[in-house]
Amino acid sequence: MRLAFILLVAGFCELVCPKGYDPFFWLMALRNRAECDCPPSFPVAMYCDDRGLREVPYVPFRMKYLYLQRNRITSIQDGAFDNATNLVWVMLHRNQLDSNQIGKMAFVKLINLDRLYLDHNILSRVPPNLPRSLRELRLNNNNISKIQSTSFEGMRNLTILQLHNNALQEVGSALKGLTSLTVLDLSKNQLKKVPEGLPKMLQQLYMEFNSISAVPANFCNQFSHLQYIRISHNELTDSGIPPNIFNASGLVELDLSFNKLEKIPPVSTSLEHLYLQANRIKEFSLSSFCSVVDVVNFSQLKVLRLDGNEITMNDVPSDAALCLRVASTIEV
Ligand SMILES: *[C@@H]1O[C@H](CO)[C@@H](O)[C@H](O)[C@H]1NC(C)=O
Ligand SMILES: *[C@@H]1O[C@H](CO)[C@@H](O)[C@H](O)[C@H]1NC(C)=O
Ligand SMILES: *[C@@H]1O[C@H](CO)[C@@H](O)[C@H](O)[C@H]1NC(C)=O
Ligand SMILES: *[C@@H]1O[C@H](CO)[C@@H](O)[C@H](O)[C@H]1NC(C)=O
Ligand SMILES: CC(=O)N[C@H]1CO[C@H](CO)[C@@H](O)[C@@H]1O
Repeated sequence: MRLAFILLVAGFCELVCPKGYDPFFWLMALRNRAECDCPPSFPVAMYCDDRGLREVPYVPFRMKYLYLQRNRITSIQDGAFDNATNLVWVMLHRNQLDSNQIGKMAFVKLINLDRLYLDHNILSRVPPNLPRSLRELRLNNNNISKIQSTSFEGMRNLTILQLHNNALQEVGSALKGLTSLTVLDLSKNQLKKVPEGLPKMLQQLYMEFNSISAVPANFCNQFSHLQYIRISHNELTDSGIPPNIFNASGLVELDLSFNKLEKIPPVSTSLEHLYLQANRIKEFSLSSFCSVVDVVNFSQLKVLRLDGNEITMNDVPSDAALCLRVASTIEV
């Protein structure tokens, strides 16, 4: 009788004190869910997400898609995937993976792996010996402070690399060999400058929310495919921006908002979106957009944001309309 009473109180507490407890714990236990669902209609997929797992379950040879996100997995032993060499996707995001508990050879047999999601864990480094076959790798929202020069060695098919929200101060030359990389997200780290030696095929480069004060000379000329650059919420000043650095044809979007710029840097006529809000810009220099204005020479700019600076609409010269003739939004 007393025991029943204690259990009742305990159960009640589960409901009224949800912090730290899972109020649906009893419901889950009642349902007695299996460790993983392997639907007969889709026999190459294994759904083990959100089940409170603490370890990687056994993965049969036939599996191609493995969903292990939202569990409490802290470690991956060497050999955990040794019989699962057909895996194409492995989703391990939102676990508690700890770099010190990942075997050096844990992923090495996954020679067909295409996507690996390791974001929202507590990794302090990039796991070693990741498969070279990867096309998309998510490592964002971890605690990675350094990248070994060999971390991404030979990943010639990697096209998307997410490293945002980590503790990176630099990336060294680790990314240089990623000859297919088109999207690189380094936002929300502790970078002090734009890294040198970034891969040449980049199309989208995100570096917002760092402490970047300088961009290397010739930066954009190294990347003939770069279309989107975001360096908002950094420490950029005019002296950190070499002349004509953003006058690179092909550029479509440039976000330099929330920095300390006093001038509008010269930009390419191909640019369509320029974000400069919340800087310290004191003059509207039309020559930053058009060095020549005539029937054929004008800016392709559609959106220009200059609000939150030290200029007003009166500072915009009347002939701006000729140069910025396709602009639909100019905010001052
Ligand atoms: C792989 O499969 C073989 C038999 O097919 C089995 O003996 C071995 O234990 C399996 N390895 C792992 C890591 O589960
Ligand atoms: C990269 O992709 C190509 C084409 O799908 C493939 O033949 C090649 O083996 C891949 N490279 C690696 C390192 O897996
Ligand atoms: C991140 O790593 C640093 C050491 O590099 C450590 O002091 C800190 O506690 C870690 N933070 C988390 C949330 O694990
Ligand atoms: C951008 O560079 C081209 C030459 O590549 C030059 O003709 C043009 O004047 C430059 N634009 C600005 C705004 O300085
Ligand atoms: C600065 C600039 O883009 N000038 C161009 C203006 O248009 C003429 C005619 O197409 C080009 O020859 C110039 O290069």
